[in-house]
Amino acid sequence: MASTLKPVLLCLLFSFVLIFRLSSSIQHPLDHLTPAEFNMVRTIVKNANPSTTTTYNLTFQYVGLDDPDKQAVYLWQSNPENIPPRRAHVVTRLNKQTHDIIIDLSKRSIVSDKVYEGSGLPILSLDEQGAATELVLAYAPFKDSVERRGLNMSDVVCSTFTIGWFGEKKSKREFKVNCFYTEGTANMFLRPIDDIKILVDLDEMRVSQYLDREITTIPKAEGTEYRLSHMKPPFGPRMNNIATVTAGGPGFTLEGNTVKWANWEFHLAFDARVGPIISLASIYDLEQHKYRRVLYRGYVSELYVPYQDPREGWYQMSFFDNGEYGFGLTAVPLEPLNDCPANAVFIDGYLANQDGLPVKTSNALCIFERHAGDIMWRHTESQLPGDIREVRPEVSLVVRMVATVGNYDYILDWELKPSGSIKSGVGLTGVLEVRPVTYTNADQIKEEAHGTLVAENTIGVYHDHFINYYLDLDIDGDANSFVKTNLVTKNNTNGKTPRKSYWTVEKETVKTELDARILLGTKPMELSLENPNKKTKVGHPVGYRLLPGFFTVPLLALDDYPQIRGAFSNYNVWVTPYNKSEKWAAGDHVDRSHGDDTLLTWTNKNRPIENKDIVLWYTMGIHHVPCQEDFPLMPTVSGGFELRPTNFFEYNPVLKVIPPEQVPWPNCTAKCVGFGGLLNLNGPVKLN
Ligand SMILES: *[C@@H]1O[C@H](CO)[C@@H](O)[C@H](O)[C@H]1NC(C)=O
Ligand SMILES: *[C@@H]1O[C@H](CO)[C@@H](O)[C@H](O)[C@H]1NC(C)=O
Ligand SMILES: *[C@@H]1O[C@H](CO)[C@@H](O)[C@H](O)[C@H]1NC(C)=O
Ligand SMILES: *[C@@H]1O[C@H](CO)[C@@H](O)[C@H](O)[C@H]1NC(C)=O
Ligand SMILES: *[C@@H]1O[C@H](CO)[C@@H](O)[C@H](O)[C@H]1NC(C)=O
Ligand SMILES: [Cu+2]
Repeated sequence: MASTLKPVLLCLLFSFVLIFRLSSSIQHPLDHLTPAEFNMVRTIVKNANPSTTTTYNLTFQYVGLDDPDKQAVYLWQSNPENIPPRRAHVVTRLNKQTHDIIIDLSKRSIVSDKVYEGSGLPILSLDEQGAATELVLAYAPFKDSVERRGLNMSDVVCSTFTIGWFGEKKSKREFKVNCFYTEGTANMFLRPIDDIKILVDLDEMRVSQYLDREITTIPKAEGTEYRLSHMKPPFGPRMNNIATVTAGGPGFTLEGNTVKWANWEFHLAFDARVGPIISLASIYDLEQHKYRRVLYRGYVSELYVPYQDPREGWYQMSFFDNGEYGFGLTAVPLEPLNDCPANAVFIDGYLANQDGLPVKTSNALCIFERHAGDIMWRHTESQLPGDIREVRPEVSLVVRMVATVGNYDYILDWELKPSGSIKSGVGLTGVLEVRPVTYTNADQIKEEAHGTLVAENTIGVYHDHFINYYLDLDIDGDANSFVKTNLVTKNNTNGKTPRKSYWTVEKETVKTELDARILLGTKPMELSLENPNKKTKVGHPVGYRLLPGFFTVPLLALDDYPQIRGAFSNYNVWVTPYNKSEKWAAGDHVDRSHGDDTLLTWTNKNRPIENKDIVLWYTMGIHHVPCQEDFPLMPTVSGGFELRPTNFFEYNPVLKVIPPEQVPWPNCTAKCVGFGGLLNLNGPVKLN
């Protein structure tokens, strides 16, 4: 009897634990999907599409949270019993068609399954990219080409390149596979076998075009290595390490995916397409004794990289790293102590593979307090007796992810400051995309080379990086207005002083979408989102200002094919009325899209945006003229922007910040280099 009871009990216990875990881990309506939910989605979609009804295999291209309605999330915030329906958005490929499927995870059912009829194609799965490169490596004509060049097949590595749209009516689901020669180096991207054109049809998984053009050069391996263990002297300089340990442990808490730190509270999620998502960021106001809403949702909505060599073999090179490759899909495990400091906490990310199964990316995100050695504010008053001096060191909280999309590495940071600022930055590093040439010296180049000779036989091709941020600010509520504060020069006409001129501000509340499209740098202006319904005691509408980092204008003809698709880079700033369906600046399905579903086409509707729930879209850009220092691997170049409270608080919100206590640290000798590691004997701190 006892022996039969036991397993039952165990089983009951087990299922109880399972249910408990499932419900306890789904605490927040904006949480990314759990592994159990990915599995559930897979089962539901597969059951609805038995293999007998398909001529092509069912593939999962994207699985993520279908955003709940904003009002439902706010309602839940005010009363957690109002749980919004939890839904998943699934994009599949089936019988050569793209499906957008919405699944109700609580009811375990399909809400809708629509065949997408638009021009674009879904995000590429890692599996199909892997399958395509394997296909090419086993393709007999390719092996012949490799042999004809006297190359060793075991040193050939291939990678996938999307091919865009150039006016054709309908685009097949195809991409290019470019191959590289790794003999003598780990820097494959600097050794392209540039003269073979290979297209792979992804629906049929076969080589659809193969063209072996005349044989050109492959740049040499010498000097391309970046692994320390494989480089030759001279080395240096040697860098010192620093122990970064927070006295008393991490200064923040993570409850589920909600982060609380200093005066901030926000939700953090990880998405296959956009990577980190910051939601419901609110800041505590000492005077009002409450948290005040700032950012409902913020993430990188798209990243567009057009290359500037219009010749055969290269003209198609324009990439949309989110919509085609996925920032989350290409996120790499962060390396403790190097990618993030010793005081960082790491969070794993989960994604669906092509078969719909959950796959873990360890350490996909890290969170850490940044003690950068900067000053938050200070003042010395030497006029007064008593040596008055007050200084507050800057401490901020950083959320980081790194995506390695092929040759490029993007370091994404969200930084929150106690002053109320939200800074977002992106660092670019990795390897250039290069075109082999016969030139060994810049003096030999008489034609248009479309790039810089960065090493012998190696042209680093000109290109841009345009990064669009989705910033759904809800300043103290969701009805906000977009305000331009123009700074204008005036003549002094008072006739009483010799001053000839001064500047003043002319405020303008923007009424509609078209007037909110702004190319920065043309006129001095401050841009802010204000809540016209909430005023400070002295009467200003509460607001947040956008402090742009470097900004870049598009240089391609606006009717050029890549630019039509990347039209979100036509302006630096856009404002739209909140629409749950407008999430990604280059559209829902971006691969080979015709640019008919972008921020440009939406805003052409010229919808009213005054005193409404609005979204700010900011496009940051970098024109990249490669230089020799970018070879063989680029030192990080960084850009970013800041959202800064402007008449949001009654006075300096960090005036009464309590500076860190002086701590008697252990006597640091050279051993302190590993101090962070010594403290965490079981490896890096890991939550989640
Ligand atoms: C479908 O999947 C099966 C089993 O994995 C595989 O053998 C077949 O080649 C696939 N078909 C296509 C069209 O990809
Ligand atoms: C090709 O590379 C493999 C593995 O490195 C090596 O064993 C082989 O000898 C090479 N063949 C030629 C022809 O260089
Ligand atoms: C300001 O003064 C300058 C001459 O100093 C004149 O050229 C200009 O027209 C004046 N502007 C206005 C708006 O009066
Ligand atoms: C919301 O966005 C979708 C996609 O762009 C669009 O079809 C729909 O008309 C938009 N709704 C409103 C009210 O603008
Ligand atoms: C701290 O370091 C100094 C210099 O290395 C050494 O003289 C001293 O004894 C150390 N103190 C302790 C408590 O280890
Ligand atoms: Cu670049």
